[in-house]
Amino acid sequence: MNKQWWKESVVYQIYPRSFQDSNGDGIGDLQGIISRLDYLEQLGINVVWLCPVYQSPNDDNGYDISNYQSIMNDFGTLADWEELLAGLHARGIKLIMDLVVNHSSDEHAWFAESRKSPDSPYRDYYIWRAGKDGHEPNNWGSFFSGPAWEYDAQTDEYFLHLFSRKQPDLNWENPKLRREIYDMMTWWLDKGIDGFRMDVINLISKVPELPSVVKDQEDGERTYHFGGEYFVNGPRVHEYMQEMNREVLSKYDIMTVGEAIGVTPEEAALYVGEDRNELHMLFHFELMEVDSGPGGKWDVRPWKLADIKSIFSKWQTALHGKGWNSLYLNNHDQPRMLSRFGDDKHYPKESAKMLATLLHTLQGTPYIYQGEEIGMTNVKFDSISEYKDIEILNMYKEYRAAGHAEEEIMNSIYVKGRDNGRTPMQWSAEPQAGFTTGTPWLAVNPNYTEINVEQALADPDSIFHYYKKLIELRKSHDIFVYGDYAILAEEHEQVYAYLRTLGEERLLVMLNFFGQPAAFELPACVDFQNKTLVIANYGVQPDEDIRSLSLRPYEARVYRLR
Ligand code: TEU
Ligand code: CA
Repeated sequence: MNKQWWKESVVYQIYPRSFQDSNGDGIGDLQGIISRLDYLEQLGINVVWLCPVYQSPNDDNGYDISNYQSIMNDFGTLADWEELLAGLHARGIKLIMDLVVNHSSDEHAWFAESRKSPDSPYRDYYIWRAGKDGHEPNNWGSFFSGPAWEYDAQTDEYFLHLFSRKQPDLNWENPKLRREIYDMMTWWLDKGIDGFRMDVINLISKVPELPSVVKDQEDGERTYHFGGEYFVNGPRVHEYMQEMNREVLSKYDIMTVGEAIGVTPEEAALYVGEDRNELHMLFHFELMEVDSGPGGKWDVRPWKLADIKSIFSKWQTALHGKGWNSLYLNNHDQPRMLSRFGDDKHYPKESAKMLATLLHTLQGTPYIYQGEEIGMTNVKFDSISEYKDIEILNMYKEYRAAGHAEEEIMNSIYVKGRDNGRTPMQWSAEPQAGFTTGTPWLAVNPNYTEINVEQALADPDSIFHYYKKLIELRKSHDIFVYGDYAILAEEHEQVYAYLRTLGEERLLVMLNFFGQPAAFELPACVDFQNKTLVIANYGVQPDEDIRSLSLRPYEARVYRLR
């Protein structure tokens, strides 16, 4: 058991645009975050992951960076950022920054130079190709709809953009570009940050020939396809990660977590294996796909508990003793976990606490996304004009053009759209939820009058106080962090139960995932005679015989067994 501070930490993710506005322009900012540091300290988290705060034209809310070494005007200044870092450190909270280096903004100075001429010294910082027969160089589609290529008349070539056309992909084949990135990372690390969350880091290496996706039939019209086989875990990605580790990361006591689309546990072990010298953790996407059909993200289906169990079990087992898991059920790209995996109407408190229990009692580092700790939910805006996310807006246009019904599209957005997780943080029942005195950039969820921080702090039984307790438990009991994992009653259709074991000590976790009571028979192999209740989301009799139980709707119980 290799102990590390980042294994024992709980991370809190801040989406700055939506956290707290300090000057009434409707946009969250650094001074706003600074004004809420006591709140974060009270929750007890150890690390903040700050989504991008760099200069950006905001085509994708800061994930399109035009200058990596300066702060977005909307958010404040470098001096504000220094104040934030100092304020966090003064409270014993570490700071990890978002690193977005698969692509930059098309307004980055490198790209402005690059697009001028094929002879520009910056040409090879990006991926340029000539067209084929008057079309794009290949048939790859962008994550944000349409082709992954944009024609540039100035030099009569196309540039690659896996995301929006304002996010040209950087060319990692170019050692000069890699050196610039490493120097930039060093610059931030020398300012005292504690690590990086690396955006789509497993997409940085592309198969150099950039082949088209092979399709048996093309229906005449030009269609674009997911080219993942040519850039997910591409040919040189581990070489780059090891180089980055050697040149930069290994010189600091930091934590790193990579966002990795489409990785299996076996592939993940190549990034996070403790002998690999690459990264500490990854965000994988398997759980984020349990409610999608063959048509992809917008093809909405109900999830199955069996899938959730088998995905967690697979990752818990596969990385055990080799690497480390990150644990999350939502972030700024995903719907709210309470709306998605719980019941935000009938059992909001119970189901939010049940899901929190899951995340904090598995092996790995839990990530809390702002607002999760007070049970924020998905939002339903009446009209597409109220949505702001580029992914939503592009998909809407594409699906309308393809003849999909308005109602069907809006329903997909209600269930899966990224703006669900981006509505402003609900601080109080004041106008605009106390987020801003102006007009928020994205409307506040109307349920803020009931769901807000002020209410949560005042109610000792709130979701917030339950999170606080879970975080304290992880801090004070090694077994939460380091214990082995073994699933119990794997076939049970309603209950997810497992044992964690560390030396003589065991934790028994039982979670009812549904709004109906669940009969649960503890397997005979579990000796529970010497048990202590550690945490639960309902009142429990201390001397209750737990061999045979009826778990209440969304009930969660954790026992310590000796
Ligand atoms: O996310 C990558 C990513 O996988 C999502 O954009 C995902 O493709 C989308 O939600 C699928 O439906 C990262 C960032 O977290 C995201 O906010 C950025 O938009 C994206 O990269 C580009 O930088
Ligand atoms: Ca502001």
